[in-house]
Amino acid sequence: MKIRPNKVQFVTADSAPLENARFAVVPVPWEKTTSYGHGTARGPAAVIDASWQLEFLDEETGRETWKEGIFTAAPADCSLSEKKFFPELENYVERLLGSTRAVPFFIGGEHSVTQGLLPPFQKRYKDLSILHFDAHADLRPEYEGTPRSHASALYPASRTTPTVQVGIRSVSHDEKVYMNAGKVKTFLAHAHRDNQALIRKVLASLTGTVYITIDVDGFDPYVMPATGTPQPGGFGWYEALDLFRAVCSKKNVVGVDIVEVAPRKADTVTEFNAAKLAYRLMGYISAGDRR
Ligand SMILES: [Mn+2]
Repeated sequence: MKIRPNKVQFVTADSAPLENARFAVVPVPWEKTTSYGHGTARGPAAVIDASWQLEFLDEETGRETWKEGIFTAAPADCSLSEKKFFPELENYVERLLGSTRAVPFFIGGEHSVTQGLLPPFQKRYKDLSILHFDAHADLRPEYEGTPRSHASALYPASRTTPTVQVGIRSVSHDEKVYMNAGKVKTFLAHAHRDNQALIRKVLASLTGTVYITIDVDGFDPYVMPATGTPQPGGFGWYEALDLFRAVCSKKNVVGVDIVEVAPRKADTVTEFNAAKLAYRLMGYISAGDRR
């Protein structure tokens, strides 16, 4: 997989060269194991298209973050077999991290892609922890015959890297043993309804360097309706932003993925909100920049 510019840029027509970019948007339209609703392969292109409807000025942070330079990469090659795809994706991310100081924003695709995205970050940052925002625990060692399932997204990384789960409200009997055990800290949604208290606990559980993986089903379905396996009772928009703002201001956020957008004909709410979320997080990261 080569790192090449995409035909369509995220937010702006002015593509920054990768070397000078502050952020790198990388589409990863991988979809092999979705088990209920389908369509995550069309997620990244829909999010990038929707980003053109955003104002350049982010009204909350007051920043025009695009001016700091956004590079948008051509989609990762998702025509490969599962066996080839994950090592190739890891290799791609390793080269990306080696060639730019830009913070990558990977856009999925199904959540299994996170398995290919994380290892280079784990190698590079010794004090890394993971903020896992999701309705599902995603801790199954394997699901429906493959360890590369969306339902296993966080299992491998969470064996060795502190993993803090929020929004969780769907757990299988099998994965329950991995929650709040070893490196995993799980905040079940129903038990952590006081958002300010939750944010304090999450900040205390994360290390100084953080990778954020966002399954859009961590939000309540009214915020992100078009996703494969929705669950009631998730984060509201402002509750989630309060959490992400706190993490981006107190921690060094080195990478983000936003996965499981599955566009549907009925509306464009989810892809637009995911684009707005990505641009807002860029604003938070650059506002909190201490480098
Ligand atoms: Mn999920």
